Amino acid sequence: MKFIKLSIVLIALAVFSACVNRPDTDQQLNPGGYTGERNLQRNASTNTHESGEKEQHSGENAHGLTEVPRPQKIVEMMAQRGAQDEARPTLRIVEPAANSAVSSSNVKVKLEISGDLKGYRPMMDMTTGMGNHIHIILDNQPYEAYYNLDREFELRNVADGEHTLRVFPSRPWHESYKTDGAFQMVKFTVRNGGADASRPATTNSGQTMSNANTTVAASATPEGKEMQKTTTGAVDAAKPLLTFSRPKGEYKGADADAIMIDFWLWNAKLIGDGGEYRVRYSVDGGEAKYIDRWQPIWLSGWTNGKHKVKVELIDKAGNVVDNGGYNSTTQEITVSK
Ligand SMILES: [Cu+2]
Repeated sequence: MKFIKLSIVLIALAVFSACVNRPDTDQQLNPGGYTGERNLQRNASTNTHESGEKEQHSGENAHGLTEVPRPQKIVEMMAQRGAQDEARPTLRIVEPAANSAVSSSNVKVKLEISGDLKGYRPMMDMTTGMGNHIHIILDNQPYEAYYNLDREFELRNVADGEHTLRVFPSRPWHESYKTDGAFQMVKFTVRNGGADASRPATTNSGQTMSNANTTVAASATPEGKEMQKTTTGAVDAAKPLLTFSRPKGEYKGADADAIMIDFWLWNAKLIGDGGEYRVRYSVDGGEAKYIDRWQPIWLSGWTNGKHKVKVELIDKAGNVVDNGGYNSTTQEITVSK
């Protein structure tokens, strides 16, 4: 009798832990957007891995990554969202004003959204921890998510000097909207702001925005960013600019099965879309692959641990397009399956 009771307790425990073992916040979801038919449409020149079964299944290195269709989970989410997925949101950066000077290390960010929204509204669903949101990027750091535009969003401890702020709307699975007016960028300058040079810039909710200064430290933000050294400055809005958006942070469990690469292109059309540019990516310094149409891709075959994902904008001659160093960006992610 005692044994039966114990068994029941153990089974109940097992069931319970299986239920709670799910991603806690949105950022771990890496589903991805756009239309269903694109699922089957791979980028012609983004080779899927061809070296055969053995390597693909061994999972021994990051070079065994394979491009896969949009995960089913995302396809379903898209269907549930209805017309929202076809929205054409337009953002406006109200603050900081373009080319303004700020005499404080605290920089308020105020955004307005308009356009053909089709029900699109940034807002976190408290039950799922997910929702539409804006990606906000200070200089060339990993983005921070801004969910509720009615709430204050402030950058804190921003170092003196010129900075670039980039914003664009995103779906709950972090895929950006790529329509006209969605992407906005301003430059601003902090003068005598008195930032603590030994500490990173953060948001008003304490999330690390950049490592403004010296050491590279892993931050404990909800989206689990790894900071790289801040480079600020000479971005020219008149030149082609690639903005790295995804992947970012930590991918756990099933969310690490297929990880999305997503980016924003400004003044640059890819060859598959009738332009002259290509996007090149590599993982952990491995073989470079190309994306020739502006849409996200999903890669599967990730191994546990940290991975460096590099995404670059490439011109006809095969060189990285110069724009303040921002067109070649490497960010680190952590995979734990
Ligand atoms: Cu996001």
